[in-house]
Amino acid sequence: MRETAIAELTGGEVVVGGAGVAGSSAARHLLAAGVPVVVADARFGGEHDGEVPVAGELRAAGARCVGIDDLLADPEWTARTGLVVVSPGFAPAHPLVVAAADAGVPVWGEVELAWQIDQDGWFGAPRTWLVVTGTNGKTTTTSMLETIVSADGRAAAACGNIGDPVLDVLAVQPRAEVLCAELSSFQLHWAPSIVPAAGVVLNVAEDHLDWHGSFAAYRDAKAGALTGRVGVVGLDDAVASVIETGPGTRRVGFTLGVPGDGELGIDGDVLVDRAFGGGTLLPAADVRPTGPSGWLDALAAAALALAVGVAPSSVTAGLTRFTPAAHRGEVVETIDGVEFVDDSKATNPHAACAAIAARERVVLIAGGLLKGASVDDLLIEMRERLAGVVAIGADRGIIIDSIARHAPDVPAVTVFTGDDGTVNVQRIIGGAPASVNPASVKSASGDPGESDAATASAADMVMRQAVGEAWLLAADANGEPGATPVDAVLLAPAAASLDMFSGYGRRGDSFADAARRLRGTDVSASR
Ligand code: UMA
Repeated sequence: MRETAIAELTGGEVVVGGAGVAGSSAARHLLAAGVPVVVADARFGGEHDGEVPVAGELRAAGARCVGIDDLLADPEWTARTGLVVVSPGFAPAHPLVVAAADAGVPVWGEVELAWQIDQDGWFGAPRTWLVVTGTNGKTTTTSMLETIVSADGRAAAACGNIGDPVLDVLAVQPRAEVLCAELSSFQLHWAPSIVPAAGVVLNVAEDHLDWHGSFAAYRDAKAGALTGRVGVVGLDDAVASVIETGPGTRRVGFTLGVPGDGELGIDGDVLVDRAFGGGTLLPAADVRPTGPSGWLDALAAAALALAVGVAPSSVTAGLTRFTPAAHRGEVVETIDGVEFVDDSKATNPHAACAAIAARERVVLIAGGLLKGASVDDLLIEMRERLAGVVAIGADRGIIIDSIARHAPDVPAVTVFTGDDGTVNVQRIIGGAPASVNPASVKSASGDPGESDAATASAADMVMRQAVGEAWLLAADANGEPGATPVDAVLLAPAAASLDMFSGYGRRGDSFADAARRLRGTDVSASR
């Protein structure tokens, strides 16, 4: 790393907001460069101090770790501070951000810090940045892109919102020359200087409105990916197709339809490039994950790679070898021809819609924290494909209300934990709730005598019951003469998981476990 310390540029301490994945990465690299660092986190200083896993390491490395309220109560803190670096979770209205801005102290996100450090050459010559953003499909597109660029023989690394902070990837040896950066709207908001070689906005639908304050602010943050030489946009998405690109940026679109000049798309069941001279890329049937959302992600990844000179044959090779990651449309069990699909990563209604659209007819398990988003459009657009819905989690009532308004013919069930800790089931008939029945967990999870009911969490017990109820709804639907067969029981919650689980991964694991327990179980006994 170059000797220059960022404190010389900023003339003071750097306050890092947040001691999670992003903040601890920023603090580590600044401390390693000799910069005085204060890490401010709501969990420091109070009863949750001991819960911050990296606190000991950061303090040992020389960081001062303080509670945010304690920092803000110090009238001198802005005078000592040259820069505030915030983690993505810090919203623009956060008191730390507001106080810094009022005092004229610059506020950067951890990705802006990484960009500035890269441009400044701390870790050698600047890298090629390819930025992927959008409401849905970011992680799959980013992973596809990394596979394609690697297939071209270049050192590529996926980073950003996908999990590995950009700064950590910059510091790794051997060097990654191409950064495949998945950036959330939060990260783009806090990184206004970024000019990627190429960037994509896949789609833009309601999400994170509580953080951004408005849909327009959320969309504008996403547009930060389109400031480089090439800006790629999803033509089939109402918002992304008309989103603004930077003044000197070449605009390239991708579509499920037949592409025109300057676009990528699908012609005769084959993915084709008519923007960069790549021509025929690969048959749509060879793309994983299967279905329209997988094809769109593949086209977007192909466009970014081709924009920086990757050979079309490497696009073909990379996409052919790509397999999707866990919890993104993974088939975790198949019983009597019905697949149990874990799309726990579908944490908003738009993602859940895409997951449903990839199937003919499903029983959907949904619910959790909707974060202010509406499920009305999902139910209106997808009701023909829904053989039933099982609603779980904190916002299950919103889903049931929406079914009553927009899809009253779709059979629905809610599963929840009662005040006494028992799992309850409520069937909805003709849009109206029937009486609540305490469930025998046996019905969904196998023989309770042999089950681990005593050790499974309440959330796991709800999931087991939910999967059992979904299976019953699938059996009912398949018993209807002439009906399109149900091809999947689909976990696509349209909501965040934190009301019940520690993350979407844990929620998906719980679903997979429940599905595997179902095999050989006579769930009809629960009726
Ligand atoms: N904190 C506060 N006050 C706040 C907000 C957070 O003190 O107002 C503290 C928390 O106590 C905690 C830390 O800050 O100690 C957490 O910071 P954070 O919420 O920014 O999360 P990180 O652990 O730093 O992870 C972040 C991204 N998280 C978010 O955007 C919420 C990770 O994306 C990302 O992988 C990581 O940086 C590395 O870039 C996760 C995510 O959920 C996967 N992203 C959202 C999404 O995909 O929908 C945007």
